[in-house]
Amino acid sequence: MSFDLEDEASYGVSFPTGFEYGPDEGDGETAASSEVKPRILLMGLRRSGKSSIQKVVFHKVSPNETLFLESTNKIVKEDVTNSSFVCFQIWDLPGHLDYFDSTFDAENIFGSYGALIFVIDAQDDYMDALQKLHVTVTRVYKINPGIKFEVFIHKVDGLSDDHKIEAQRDIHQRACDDLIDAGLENVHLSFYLTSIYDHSIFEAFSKVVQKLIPQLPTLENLLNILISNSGIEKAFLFDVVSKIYIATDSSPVDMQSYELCCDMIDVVIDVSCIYGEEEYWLGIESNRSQRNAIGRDDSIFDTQSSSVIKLNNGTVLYLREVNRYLALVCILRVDSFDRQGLIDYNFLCFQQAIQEVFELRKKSKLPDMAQNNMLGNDVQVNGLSTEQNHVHEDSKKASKQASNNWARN
Ligand SMILES: Nc1nc2c(ncn2[C@@H]2O[C@H](COP(=O)(O)OP(=O)(O)OP(=O)(O)O)[C@@H](O)[C@H]2O)c(=O)[nH]1
Ligand SMILES: [Mg+2]
Repeated sequence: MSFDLEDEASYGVSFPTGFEYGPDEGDGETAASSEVKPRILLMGLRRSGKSSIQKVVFHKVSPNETLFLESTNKIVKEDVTNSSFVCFQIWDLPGHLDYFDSTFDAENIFGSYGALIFVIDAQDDYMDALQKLHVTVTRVYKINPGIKFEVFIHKVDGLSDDHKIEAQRDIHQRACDDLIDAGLENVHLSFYLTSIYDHSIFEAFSKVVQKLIPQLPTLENLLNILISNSGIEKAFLFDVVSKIYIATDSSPVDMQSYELCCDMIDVVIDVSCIYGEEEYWLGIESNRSQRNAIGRDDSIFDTQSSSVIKLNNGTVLYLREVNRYLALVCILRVDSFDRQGLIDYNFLCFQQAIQEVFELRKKSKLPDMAQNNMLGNDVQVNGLSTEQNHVHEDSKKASKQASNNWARN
């Protein structure tokens, strides 16, 4: 494998200095702090792995370090706010508390627009977890029918492939049967096999986050136009800090491609740390608040920066920064990369279209949307709420305008 670094000087400045989420940024690019952010609730029995998931995905803690995590004893809330697209709160709800008890305000905890991730330890006997899942889903659905229920069948690293499939089938069947028995056949649960020891947790989180991005169809559409006009086989739009992808083109995602792209982001970040500017390096090492402060300076981000990795099987990985937090990572054949000029031109069109969708998002009214969902009286069309559809329609127009300029392959 050969590794080309293009525009090496710009590497040090191509990613946020602190690879960590901070409080609201307060700059024009992020959603306003007054905006009600979608909420992702992590729930499940004690020791099922909730805090570990949060630490590994959003704090770059290595999986082995989670062995020493202490049990959480109160609700831990965290803001994940970087770009306008990736903007939500994560609440880690420890497993030993009863949130439907009168000491908690369940309406407040579960009433918000967002998703509930229920984590089940697949290495343990999961009957108690299924029981708790059932109670949770039935109670929460009554409070907030708009919430998305996601079930992580977790710690599957300890299971053989056959065992994984069997666990998923069994859990899926039992959970859905219980809901049907309770007359809740309309409630939809999504299931994922996850582990913090591989990329599966990032993939699952990507899919959960994508459901909370109303502009997803527009982003996918833009990626489709980009790849079909540029001879690219697969493209992911990544949130660099967490390595979750917020959108990809409509061709199926194969886990290996996703892993390769994640690894590329890691390589670029590592190279940036070693060869980047001193200020940047210091930013990584210094305390977290300082890191975030340094990362806010617009001038240190260079939209020209990019990275190319040529694999010995004739495949090229091409990374371009879209804005300070989002990167496009493409997989293409080496012959298609001969027309790099065309790819770069189309990338600029793509970048401009994303910018326009960003602008629209800033003008959109998420609080109203959250409110509607909370009351459970919103009209859903194609899985999007009416407000979301407005955002989607407006952003479709923006993307169409921008995509008229694209060059053809
Ligand atoms: N093998 C394996 N172990 C995991 C995985 N995820 C978490 N663990 C381990 O599970 C244990 C419990 O993890 P925690 O994240 O503290 O569990 P929790 O759900 O937050 O527990 P409470 O805070 O008590 O509710 C830790 O020792 C983790 O290392 C995984 O994907 N695979
Ligand atoms: Mg915990």
